Amino acid sequence: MLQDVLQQIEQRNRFVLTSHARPDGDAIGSALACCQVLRAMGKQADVVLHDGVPRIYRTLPFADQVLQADRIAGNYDAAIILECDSIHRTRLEGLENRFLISIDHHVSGRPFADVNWIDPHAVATGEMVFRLAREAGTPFSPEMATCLYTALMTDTGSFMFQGTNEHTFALARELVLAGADPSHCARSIYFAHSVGKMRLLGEALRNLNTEGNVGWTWVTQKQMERCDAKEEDCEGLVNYVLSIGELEVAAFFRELPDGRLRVSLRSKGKLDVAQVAEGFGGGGHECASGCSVDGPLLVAVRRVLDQIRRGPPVQ
Ligand SMILES: [Mn+2]
Repeated sequence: MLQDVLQQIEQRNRFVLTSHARPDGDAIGSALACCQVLRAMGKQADVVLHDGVPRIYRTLPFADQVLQADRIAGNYDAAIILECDSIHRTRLEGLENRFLISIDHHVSGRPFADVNWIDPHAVATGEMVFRLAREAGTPFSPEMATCLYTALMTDTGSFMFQGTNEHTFALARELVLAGADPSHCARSIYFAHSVGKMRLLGEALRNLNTEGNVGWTWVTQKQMERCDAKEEDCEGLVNYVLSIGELEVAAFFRELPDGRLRVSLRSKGKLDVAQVAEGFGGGGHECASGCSVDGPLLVAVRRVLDQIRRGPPVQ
């Protein structure tokens, strides 16, 4: 619960903050904002991420202070893990024996930490960080607002995904009043692609397949090399598949160097893709989830499509 989290923070001084590997806007935005909240409370705080900050998020306030590492070393009184349902998903070593605080909004969020604050009703982890800041009574800066607005904007699909409601807009209003600039935040994310990403999108669209109301595509390691695209350039490509009118579910497969496939799943709301991902050891939300599946590609595609067809509808 929020009060427990705040109480545990107040009793400690040095914090390390982290989130899941391949961080998205909510992971980055909520970690950066939470770090600022802690510092405003007079605490020492560092953000450490296994993969560092993806290019499109590097203009966020204090993004340049994020440490990229494989393990957490150093004297911290607690680790705060945001928007992440396990130690494993951080891909960081050195967390096991620390005091852990989990702040997450995923339905699949498991209580793995010493203190767990999981609220599936929050549209973004950033919303929870906002509540933490308010409860702590810290002054709310334009930099915090910018990080949290970006978390909110990206996790709601620019206020389009299911779950977006009047509270989402009330929060957005608070953040804009506190100094977040919506067009600036949007421009940094949606009008900041690399040439490699757009070339890779072309490859992905050439591989497009549909069957009934399910669409899927993939990119191979070779295609990524040919396009000079990075792993982070695959982010969001699945949404182009979902943008097809008659589709309810979209899947995007990225070949990993070891031959496994990283799968991103999106739903327009009729089918719960969190459960599909969980069937393969992954997780996420009803409308956006991910998992990894063994190759080869065509076998992986078939297994995931079968699971989608068997998948339970959203209640
Ligand atoms: Mn999130």
